[in-house]
Amino acid sequence: DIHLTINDIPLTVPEGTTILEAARTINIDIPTLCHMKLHEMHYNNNIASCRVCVVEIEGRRNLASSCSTPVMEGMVVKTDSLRAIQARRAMVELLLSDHPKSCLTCAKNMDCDLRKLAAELGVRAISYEGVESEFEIDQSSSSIVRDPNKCIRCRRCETMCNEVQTVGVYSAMGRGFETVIKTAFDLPLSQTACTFCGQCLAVCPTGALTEVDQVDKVWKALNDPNQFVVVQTAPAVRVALGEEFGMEPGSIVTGKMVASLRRLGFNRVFDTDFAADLTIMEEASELVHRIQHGGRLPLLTSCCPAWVKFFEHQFPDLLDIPSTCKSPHQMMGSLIKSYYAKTLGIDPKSITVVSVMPCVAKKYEAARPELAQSAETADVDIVITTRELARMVREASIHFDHLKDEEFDHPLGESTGAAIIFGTTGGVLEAALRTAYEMLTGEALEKVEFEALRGMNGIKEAVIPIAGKDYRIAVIHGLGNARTVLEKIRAGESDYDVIEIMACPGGCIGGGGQPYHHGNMEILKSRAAAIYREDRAKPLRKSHENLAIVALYKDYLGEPYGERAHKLLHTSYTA
Ligand code: HC0
Ligand code: SF4
Repeated sequence: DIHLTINDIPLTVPEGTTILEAARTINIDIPTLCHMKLHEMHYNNNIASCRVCVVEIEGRRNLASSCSTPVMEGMVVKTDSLRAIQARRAMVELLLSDHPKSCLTCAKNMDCDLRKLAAELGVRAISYEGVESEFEIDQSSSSIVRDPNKCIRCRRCETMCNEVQTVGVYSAMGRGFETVIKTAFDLPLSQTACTFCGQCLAVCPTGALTEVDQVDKVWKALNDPNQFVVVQTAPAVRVALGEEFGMEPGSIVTGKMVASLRRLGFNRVFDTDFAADLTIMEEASELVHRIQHGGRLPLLTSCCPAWVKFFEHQFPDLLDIPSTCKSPHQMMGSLIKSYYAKTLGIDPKSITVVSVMPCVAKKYEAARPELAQSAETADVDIVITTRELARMVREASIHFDHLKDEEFDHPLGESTGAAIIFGTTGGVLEAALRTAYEMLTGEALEKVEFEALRGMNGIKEAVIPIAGKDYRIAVIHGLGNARTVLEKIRAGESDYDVIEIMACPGGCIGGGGQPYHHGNMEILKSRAAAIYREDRAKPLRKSHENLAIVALYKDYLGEPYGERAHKLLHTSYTA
């Protein structure tokens, strides 16, 4: 152990701790714009490029970056000396000297770490004047906008994309203050291998990376008297949306969310959870079909669009192993434009389906031509993120925290506990097992919790005996972890039967469209805990017990994995 003092407070920390980490143990949060370290996910952006975390160390002439300097025995550190504060201010001024001054209108203004830090440090003028760089804004994709003019070269996006996701879209060119973060050959994002997972924008401290804003498109539909506007909400939205209104991470706001959507004017408020139950019926049937007919294993889940794009790009030789199930919100869109349109007697072209998702890749997914209900109308017309919904609520001046709880509309609002857990890593497989077990054994499953599939480890494995056979299961989150396992499958070295893969660390609760978590793992854990609380509170916890699903098959779809189900609920992949 190492003994030192920080601002005259003595403390003892393990060897190898940095000054930044040591200070946090005594509630001193030294600011930083680039540092980012999540132990559980094994990622670490530690390049000390922003230099706003500088501190004074007794006996040293130069200020030191606290994020990259390990503590030493007897060290005397001052984090709040005038010199340290002035140096921080100077660094922020320098960054601002080459930054657009459009804070009033910037999409990130409420969440920008640079703007916040300038305010906290009392920066009142920018003493440096220079030529501002001018780069083109990349609006080529349906998910992400890249404005390199607002980039402060912290390299967090690069770490996320290259090390955690192993997609390798970004690289830094040039040196020092001249550095620019670019895509290879400066190509627009839509022409790279980008999966639109949004993890780069989830950690970007400024407005350099943001989602494609669809809010006005939703307002337009809501104000069009000829459109019947139906909204659906993803499992993970309800455990994070409250954070946008100052509530504690892990608050469950399902009822308030539904109430706010009605206030905004949606004609029906449906639940993607209904479609998650439906996905389980289809996916468990597909798994059982493959098991009983000698089909190819492992079966890979296919509900995460960033993961789908990743395997299409990187593993085009394995396109026959992912499940053919559309993702739940696409299944829902497809049903609304067919079954529900018929029920209402409305032309599907007069229905607008809006999905509220924790994800930016869902924007790209909804635009995929394979996922159109017909040539004239898509399954899902507009996708907005959790953050965009929060903005609409603010634009409409709704007091979110004062709303009374309301219920989803019937019948596409009914769901079980198996559906809600889709929102966190491990949940899709746990839900599938609850149903596949009963399909394969014909017996009731007593203990519905599969603890081995829970938690934040990047690759979780379990062997689960069902009807006298051992099934090898894996749950993976983060695309780098997915690559490791996919390479084993390609080499014929894997004996898994079924694998769940989600692109984002934590699963959908950590999606690129969620309220910014600023690298705080505890926030993701609180959201996951809320998901499991919601599951426990549901009277029904197995998808096949959802009575609205049973009725839907009986009245409209026919058999699970049958002909009509195939037409409406399954898709195909392209290399
Ligand atoms: Fe998810 Fe989904 S669970 S991908 O993680 O499968 O985005 O929340 O909506 O579609 O249901 C995201 C979350 C969804 C879908 C569902 C799946
Ligand atoms: Fe990389 Fe994901 Fe960002 Fe695309 S969205 S650049 S894959 S981190």
